[in-house]
Amino acid sequence: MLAEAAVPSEQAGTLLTSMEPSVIIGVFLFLAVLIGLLVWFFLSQKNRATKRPAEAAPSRPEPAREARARLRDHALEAGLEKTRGGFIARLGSLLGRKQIDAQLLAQIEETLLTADIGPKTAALLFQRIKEALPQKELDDPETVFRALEQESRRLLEVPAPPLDFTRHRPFVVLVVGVNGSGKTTTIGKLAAQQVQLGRKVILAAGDTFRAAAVEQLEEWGRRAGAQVVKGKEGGDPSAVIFDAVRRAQQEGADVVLADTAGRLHVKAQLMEELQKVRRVIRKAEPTAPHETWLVLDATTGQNAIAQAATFKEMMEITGIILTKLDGTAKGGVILGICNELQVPVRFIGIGEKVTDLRPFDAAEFAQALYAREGR
Ligand SMILES: Nc1nc2c(ncn2[C@@H]2O[C@H](COP(=O)(O)OP(=O)(O)O)[C@@H](O)[C@H]2O)c(=O)[nH]1
Ligand SMILES: [Mg+2]
Repeated sequence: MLAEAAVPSEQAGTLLTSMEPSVIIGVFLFLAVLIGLLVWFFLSQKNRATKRPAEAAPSRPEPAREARARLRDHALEAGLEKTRGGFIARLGSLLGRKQIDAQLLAQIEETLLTADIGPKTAALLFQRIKEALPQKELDDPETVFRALEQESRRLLEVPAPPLDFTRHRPFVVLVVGVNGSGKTTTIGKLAAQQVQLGRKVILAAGDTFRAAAVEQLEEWGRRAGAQVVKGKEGGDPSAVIFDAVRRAQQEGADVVLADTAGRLHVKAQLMEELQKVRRVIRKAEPTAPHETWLVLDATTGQNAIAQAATFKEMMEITGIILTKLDGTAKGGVILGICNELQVPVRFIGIGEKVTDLRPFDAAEFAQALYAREGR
């Protein structure tokens, strides 16, 4: 057929008229389908080549995420053991009964209200459970327990762009929080993790009030393999952090992690100082700080929610790091923080080792929080 189509046009004309109309239509249809397929193949190849990974990403993660969520994270479960032993265990034993009735529902409500998740979040969680469950399913305690897990997960899923330390070079992170919340330790762990990823890290010793604070950061710097920029004791924290950002620019460092002081008894001064730090950093790098993370100590329970509200009022906080979850039954506070502040939790601390600082994942966290023995 194709060979026939290649004969000179005059002959082709007579050839066409001598052909059956159905054969001609068949040939045209065949050619049309062939051309269509070629165009489709060409366009799909072009699309694949030009689509940036960031655009292609949203369609991919779901299955991987589900698969990961199905694997039990034993380290995380161990880290949350105390919190699970608190209000979650009480809910579990209430829901261990065969039948759910109005009295039991009232006990669930009370348990949520007395947990360290804050009254607003407790009321919301209880409301959602009641709404989510058709009456007949209230007969099944396991369904209610799983619904609590699902609703907790939803509360923890604060929308936020994925964290990307390579978004800018140097990527400047300002770490704030009250004394003892775990800032310096968290910076040390983060530095070690970033160095392990092959990045050059500079630490800024912005807590200039105590010589011990600088020494602690220097020790972490030595262990992690990160440079530490420090100033004089009692000096201006802004100047130290400014120098660290400049050094990072000159030396092509990838990440700057800036420590700060957190004296709680002079709240107004502290906030003023931190705002100055942010202004001065901008003089060295107009787009910095790229992240401002508030470190909160989970053992302080609902106090952490109040602290977060104060900081958020005074400055832009782009992420929360909740530490010491391993040492407290008050870890439910994370639900209150996410719900009331709508700031994403970026990392959680579940111990003192470098690997105990973990990226936060709402699904994994909810699963570990509501894990039950033998399931
Ligand atoms: N168990 C436990 N202890 C932690 C965690 N994070 C920090 N710490 C401890 O909390 C204490 C105060 O930490 P530090 O980093 O000095 O707090 P900063 O004053 O905010 O810099 C130290 O003894 C840390 O070892 C954690 O996730 N789990
Ligand atoms: Mg410190």
